[in-house]
Amino acid sequence: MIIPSRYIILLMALVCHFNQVHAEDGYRLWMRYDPIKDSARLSQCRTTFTALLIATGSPTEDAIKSELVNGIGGLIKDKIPLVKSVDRDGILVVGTPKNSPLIASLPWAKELEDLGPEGYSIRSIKINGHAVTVIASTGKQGELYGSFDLLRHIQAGLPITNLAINEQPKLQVRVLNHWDNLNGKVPNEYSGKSIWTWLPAPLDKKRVRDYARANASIGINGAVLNDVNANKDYLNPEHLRRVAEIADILRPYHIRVYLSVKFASPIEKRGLTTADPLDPDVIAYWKKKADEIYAIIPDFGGFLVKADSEGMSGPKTFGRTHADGANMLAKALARYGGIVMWRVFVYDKKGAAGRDGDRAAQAYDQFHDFDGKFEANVMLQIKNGPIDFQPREPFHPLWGAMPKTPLIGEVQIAQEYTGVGRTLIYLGTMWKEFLDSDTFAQGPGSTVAKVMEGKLSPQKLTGIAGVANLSNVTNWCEHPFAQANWYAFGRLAWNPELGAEEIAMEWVRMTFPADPVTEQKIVTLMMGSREAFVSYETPLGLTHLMGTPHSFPRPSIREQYHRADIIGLGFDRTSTGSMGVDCYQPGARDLFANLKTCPDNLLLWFHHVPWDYQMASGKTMWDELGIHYQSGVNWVRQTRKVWNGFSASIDPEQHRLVAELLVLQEKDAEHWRNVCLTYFQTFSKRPFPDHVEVIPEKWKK
Ligand code: GCW
Repeated sequence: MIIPSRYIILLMALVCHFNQVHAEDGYRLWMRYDPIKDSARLSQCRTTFTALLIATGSPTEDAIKSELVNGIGGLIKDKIPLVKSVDRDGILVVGTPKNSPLIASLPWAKELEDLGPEGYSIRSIKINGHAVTVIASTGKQGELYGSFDLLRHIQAGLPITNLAINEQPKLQVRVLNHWDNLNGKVPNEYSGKSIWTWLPAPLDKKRVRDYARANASIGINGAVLNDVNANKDYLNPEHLRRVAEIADILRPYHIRVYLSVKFASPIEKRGLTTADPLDPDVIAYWKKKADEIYAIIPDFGGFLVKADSEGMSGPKTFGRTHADGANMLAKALARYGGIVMWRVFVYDKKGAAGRDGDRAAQAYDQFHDFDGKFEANVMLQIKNGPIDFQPREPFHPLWGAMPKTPLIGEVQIAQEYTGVGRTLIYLGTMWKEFLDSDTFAQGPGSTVAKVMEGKLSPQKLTGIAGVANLSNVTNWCEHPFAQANWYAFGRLAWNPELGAEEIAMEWVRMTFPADPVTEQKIVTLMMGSREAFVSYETPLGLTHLMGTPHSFPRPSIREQYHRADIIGLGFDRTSTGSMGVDCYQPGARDLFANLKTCPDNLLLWFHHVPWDYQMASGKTMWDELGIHYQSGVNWVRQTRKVWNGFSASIDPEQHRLVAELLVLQEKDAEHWRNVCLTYFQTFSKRPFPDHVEVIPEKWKK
């Protein structure tokens, strides 16, 4: 019998329909737990994990149990029974010496002690003659992190036998900073709303729990719930109750909540005439507020403060110092074990006298003399770079300059300046560049990571904060690849010494599982993405060329940053200019100050360079500038082609979405190239080099 072709097509469509796992919508992030495709690996997992032995009863242990049962069960496509004793091979034993007699009987007590309650050990050993895997810690936190680590090993194709893993975090405070607002808005062009759904709407408990799972899976242990441009109303009793409700959901996942507070709250809320940190009524106001908060959230983390910055008042408004302000709040919280994260992000139009309005030197000028002047529970929160989360900045000069003060890093996971939800950019490489930067604080090799970890001068508190990039849209982060930045932030917060590439590979294998060749190609693309972005936005050390919104170019209103004139381009921060370079330790200062040793990618940050200056490549600065802009555009074009080649290898829905976003990214890249080069040409008056395809665009003054 001959079947007409239209029936064949219909039949194929039906078969595809029923065979297809429903399209991936991105909600599950890197915790998909879909069945392992490779049959050898699947059967290895099935024999390695046959049952689970875990103490239950506490909320954290219940959470661990359900994660392991769902996770391993999903991956091996089988049920994982719970058992009470080691009676077969393949049992996964999870616990602490306190809640598991089995773990207490193992000879690792000292090692576990040394790893601390967040640390853990995962080992493949024999118990009663049976081959088992043990996840042990002295704390429930460690049990939790160890369990997620094991799930990562299974998902990312890492070894699962002969394990002898000892892990502990290198930084203590690992927090997301949500810049969310009471009206639900998440700033910086995000289309979704805050996942905290402030009153009167009910909390989306499932989403908040999934948020907690995601964070716990990468070791994040804190969340500042609201925008640093803080609204005083967060401190109202009804909102504090909502904060407590959120804290209750996050607690089993070992995540503490923090709030950004408005320094002027005593005036606005209490009708006091001042917020002077030395005023007794102001001191009493904050103490009482702390009492009120800790009464309902006993493990509240503390306050994040933006003071004397961008219109927010602070101690200086009342004639006091940053130390006076931070210490007053710190004393109110110390009684409960809370901390203050005090931001150093301060600047004004003029800056210090003689600094030529150099914004990059202002935080240093205002803070470095206060080293050692803060209470023990104050951390100074310092952005990676001295201006403002730009696509490339040198490291902030306060890194390495305040050895007697606990410092907490701040990076922006949200893509405010890195192409918002339209751009494929992996920020792992950017943060590694920052963490690996040499401050020379104690000679060569004094990296930012070492300063942050308290390795150069020991600190009681260490940490890093990431401005969160998530909202209540289905896939959390809009761009599928933006999830990688949330993931990478957590992994680097746990261990700043991990490599950007290994993190990217873990994430790809968990998120876009494909064949090894495709996975490697995706990683390669991620690894090049940030440099390409810098090339088409702010190459050679240019910075802050955007308008509003921040993802579009407007160099014509940014003369104070690029300093273009008929002679050349770039901000002179050397002895002939603002001397901003002197904020760095001698080793770094000398490197940056010398035109010959300053890295090309920071040249125009530190120097005003003539258009015809000959670069190491032999080309003029003007030509290099054009070539960079064009190469950024070319990268996006090439990436579109490469991505289109993956259509058969990864989930169709995710593939389509990324492909569509890359079309927009190409337009953005062309727009930046066109606007910036057309604008700079009015100063350089030189032709564009060959192969640079500028289509002149008008700019607004
Ligand atoms: O980059 C700027 C942002 C502001 C932000 C500020 C800061 C929350 O445009 O939106 O304010 O930085 O970090 O305080």
